[in-house]
Amino acid sequence: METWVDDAARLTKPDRVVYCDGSEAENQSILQEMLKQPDSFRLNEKTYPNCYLHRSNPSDVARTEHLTFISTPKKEDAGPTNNWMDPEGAKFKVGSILDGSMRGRTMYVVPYIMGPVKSPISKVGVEVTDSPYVVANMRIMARIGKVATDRLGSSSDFVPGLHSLGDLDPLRRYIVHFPEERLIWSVGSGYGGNALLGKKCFALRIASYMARQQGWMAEHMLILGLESPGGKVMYMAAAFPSACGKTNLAMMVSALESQGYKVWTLGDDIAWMQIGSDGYLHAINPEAGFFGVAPGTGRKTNPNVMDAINRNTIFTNVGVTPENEPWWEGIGGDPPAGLVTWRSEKWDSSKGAAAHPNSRYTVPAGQLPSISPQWEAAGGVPISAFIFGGRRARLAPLVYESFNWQHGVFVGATMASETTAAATGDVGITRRDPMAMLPFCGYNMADYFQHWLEMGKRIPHPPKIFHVNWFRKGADGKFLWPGYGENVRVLKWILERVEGKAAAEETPIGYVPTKGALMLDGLRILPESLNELLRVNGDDWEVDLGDVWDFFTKFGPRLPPELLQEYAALIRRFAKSVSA
Ligand code: OXD
Ligand code: MN
Repeated sequence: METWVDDAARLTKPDRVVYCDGSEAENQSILQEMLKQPDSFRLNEKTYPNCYLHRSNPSDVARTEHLTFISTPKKEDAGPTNNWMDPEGAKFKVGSILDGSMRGRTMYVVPYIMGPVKSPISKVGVEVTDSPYVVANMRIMARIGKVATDRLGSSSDFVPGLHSLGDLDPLRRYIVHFPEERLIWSVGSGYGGNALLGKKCFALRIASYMARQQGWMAEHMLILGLESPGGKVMYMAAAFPSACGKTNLAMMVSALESQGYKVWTLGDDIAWMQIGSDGYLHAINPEAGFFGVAPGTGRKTNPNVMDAINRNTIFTNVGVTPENEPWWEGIGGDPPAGLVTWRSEKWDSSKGAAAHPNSRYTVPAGQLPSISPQWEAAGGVPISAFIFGGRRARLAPLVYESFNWQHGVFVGATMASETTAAATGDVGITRRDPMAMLPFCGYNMADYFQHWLEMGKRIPHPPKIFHVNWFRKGADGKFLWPGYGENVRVLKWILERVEGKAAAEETPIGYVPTKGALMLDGLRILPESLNELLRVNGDDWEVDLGDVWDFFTKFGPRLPPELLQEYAALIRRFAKSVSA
């Protein structure tokens, strides 16, 4: 580690190098460093103890997928869904930006563990950064300092990540992954996913590459436990593209709590999974905190997180009230008088939103009221169901179950979401996002599909694979399903399917609940709405399959033949259902 750090310092030329031990005293001094910058403030110490507000550069507020690269010697190994740079060219180009980029600054060395300290599934990373804000966030999102150096010892088995703010000019911003060297270089951004290198860069892009080599899985999945009336808990992992309510689902307050169905949170973004000696796939959450989107988060949508983010939390790009409390759209209530925007201006209605749409909270996971007692279990938790989902206004029914693993991989590989205005400005454009890994797969996605297919053959008790869609709309353009805490009704059906109990009807796309199979008591839902929620419309699927075909052909002969077989089988089942 020291050899690599010395090399990084020789390149970036900081004034000082500080090795982080992860102690509270050190944290306080790093927060003081952060507060020396004009972009960081302490929030109300009475109502928000130990909470901070950070404002990032207005040109640096989100992950930048077009500046994110997979750097492999052969372009085909990055695949058609990744931006590619050849490693030598990348080292030269990005190296010249990193050269001297830390002059006048401190380089912090942050050794960290992704995953519970004692878990054999966990892995060590080392991030060097010139941003105290990044260190303070890494301290929440990972286990940093002495625990990591102790685990590492003198071994070189760690993922190095070099991060520098550079000059924050988007023209000199690159996030480059060298999967074969297990190395990350990021320059020109201080924003979460680009700068907290343990998260998307290591735990998904580099880890997905390692997982394929080593026979495990690194997935963009939340992990939750569904407790049923006897007290038994079944664990599920779910993948959704960004902006589909993944965090809210992971932290849901169940509408069926009084009937004994409770949801426990284990993770809201990433799952690392290995086959356990019991033959089940076991998952850990590699992260130690939640880096969640603030706008839209309130008592109604996510009461659990609201009870967690009033202490020891770092807020980024939210608004601030005259009481020096954080504020965002959807927190509840009207904008208070004297509100200040994320850009530090006095808010009025002409200014648009007070909080940036991608503003965030960084909160320790242990503070969440719904955190599972098992969330740091060294062996992980056994996963019984995988859930895929997206935002589909017309196509997909509320829930369906795939016929088997191979079909489930096809369901995941053909996942898609329709864009919302907030994300791109284009409403209703279908973006294919296989397993929600489109921006996060560190190698050729065709090989990733192959890896999924092979894992299915190796797992003695594989999870059953489901697909959900909370976003189906009626002819009036309104959502048919109430969502949020009511989603537990769908999770309950999934649990009962895994146990071989709940009723379902076979359709060409998979098993869909029969009308009586979903527990709907206490919910006002019209019979027509329920029909519409569960309907499988062959014409709509035909259109979608055209789009799937275009997507699949991008991969050429590298696409596993099993997926083409599934494609053909689906068409055959539709043809048969029409003639019947
Ligand atoms: C995230 C994302 O921030 O998926 O987790 O974009
Ligand atoms: Mn995510």
